[in-house]
Amino acid sequence: MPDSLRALIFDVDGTLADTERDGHRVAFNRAFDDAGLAWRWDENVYGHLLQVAGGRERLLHYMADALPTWPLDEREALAEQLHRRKTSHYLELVEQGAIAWRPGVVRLLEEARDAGIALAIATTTTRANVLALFEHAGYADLLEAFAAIGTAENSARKKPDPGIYHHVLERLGLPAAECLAIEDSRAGLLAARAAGIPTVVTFNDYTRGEDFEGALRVLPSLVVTGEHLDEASDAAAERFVGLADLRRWWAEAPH
Ligand code: XBP
Ligand code: MG
Repeated sequence: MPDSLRALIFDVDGTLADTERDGHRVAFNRAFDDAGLAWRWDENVYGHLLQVAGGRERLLHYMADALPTWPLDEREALAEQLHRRKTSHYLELVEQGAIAWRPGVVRLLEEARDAGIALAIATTTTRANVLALFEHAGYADLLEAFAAIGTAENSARKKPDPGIYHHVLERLGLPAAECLAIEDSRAGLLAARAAGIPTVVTFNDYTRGEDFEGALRVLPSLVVTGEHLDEASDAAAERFVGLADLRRWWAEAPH
């Protein structure tokens, strides 16, 4: 068993921040509007579409039903164009402050950074989206502390494929067993686990109820009541999940 936890690898969408319902979903709809398309993804439809990771891939999946007679290359060209518009709408939404960071995330990032634990990102979203998320929340300096930032541009295959985690492990120069991933979805959990990384899940409204078999812990967020922690504390009292909790859970992982 490795002697210590060396790196935390964070997913972005749904883990660092609630980006999907009020961010990506709204941006897709604005791109459809711009293109004169009557497509609208409501919260419920979008919840189903989230099974497909990656915005371009999600569009292509939807277009297979919406435009069944179109040749694939034409669908791909439209998906590309819509996705570019969608990214620019998303960046605008981030700038306007439409996206909320999840509780306890920044506190944990700062604690880990100050403790000398390497920080990394493994996401299927576009790089510009990640930079904007940190910058517009005033966390640009925190992002500079990250040793590796793996985004859509770094892996052709999206989660649950482990490609992006392999990329990040290589950049970190660490074995999977010395890292811990934090994810919000089954696809993310499968990707991290397929790369051999012990994983904690913080689910959200879109991923609640997914099968998280294989996770070290499954939590509603990084601010939890005593019942989610291994201590005989007041079960109703809330507290932040900190590095000591992660280290303890990580040590329990079969190495
Ligand atoms: C979540 C995704 C992304 C976003 C949209 O990725 O699947 O596709 O929904 O972003 P993760 P793009 O949870 O791994 O961060 O349109 O830029 O793909
Ligand atoms: Mg996610």
